Amino acid sequence: MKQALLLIDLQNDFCPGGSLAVPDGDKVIAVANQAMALCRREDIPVLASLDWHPSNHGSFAVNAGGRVGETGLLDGLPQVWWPVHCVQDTLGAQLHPDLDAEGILQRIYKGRQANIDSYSAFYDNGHRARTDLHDYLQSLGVHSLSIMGLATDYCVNYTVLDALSMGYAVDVIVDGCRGVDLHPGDSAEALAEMHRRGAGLITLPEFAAGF
Ligand code: VGL
Ligand code: ZN
Repeated sequence: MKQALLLIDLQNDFCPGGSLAVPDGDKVIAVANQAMALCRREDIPVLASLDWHPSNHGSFAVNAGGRVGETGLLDGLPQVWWPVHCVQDTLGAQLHPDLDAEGILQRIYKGRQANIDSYSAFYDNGHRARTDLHDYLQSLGVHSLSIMGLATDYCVNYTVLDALSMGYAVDVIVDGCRGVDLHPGDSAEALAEMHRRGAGLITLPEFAAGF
């Protein structure tokens, strides 16, 4: 079964020093680079999603009049209010400078619509619109995905669950993920849910051993 590697939101704002820093978020960059090196050797395509918000995005606490970390409603959907992050064409939205970005075949942008968030790289949070990701994977003949990145309990989780429900075989490279953990245990629970729904939970050495 043809496979691809999908890197989720390896952007400055999710790394230490960024506006929505995930603890140890930068530690996954080396994991991504190693996974990409293996993929290059085996001619496996690498895709990367980017959170890519307009500055008036409705998930930003300042725009919603909400408090960071609290939940409200955005266009009828439950929404966590976030600090301003990953604003299009800003430094915070760029891929981490240590990431071997040349290894990325295709970038998938999400979260561009101000009135809805998009944790998943496939769909917005209301499943109202799709990104280009599924069509692109289909054009490559890919049915199996290895997924890693930031953040475990949001964009990785939603992407993995969508991929599974769309029929992809999915492995999560767990040491290539870090979570926000707004509530302690969120990331562990997200991984357990991904596993229950059919995702394999693997480490980078296990990913390497699969070649
Ligand atoms: C993410 C919160 C808000 C993520 C994106 O990449 O997990 N989390 N926007
Ligand atoms: Zn976002």
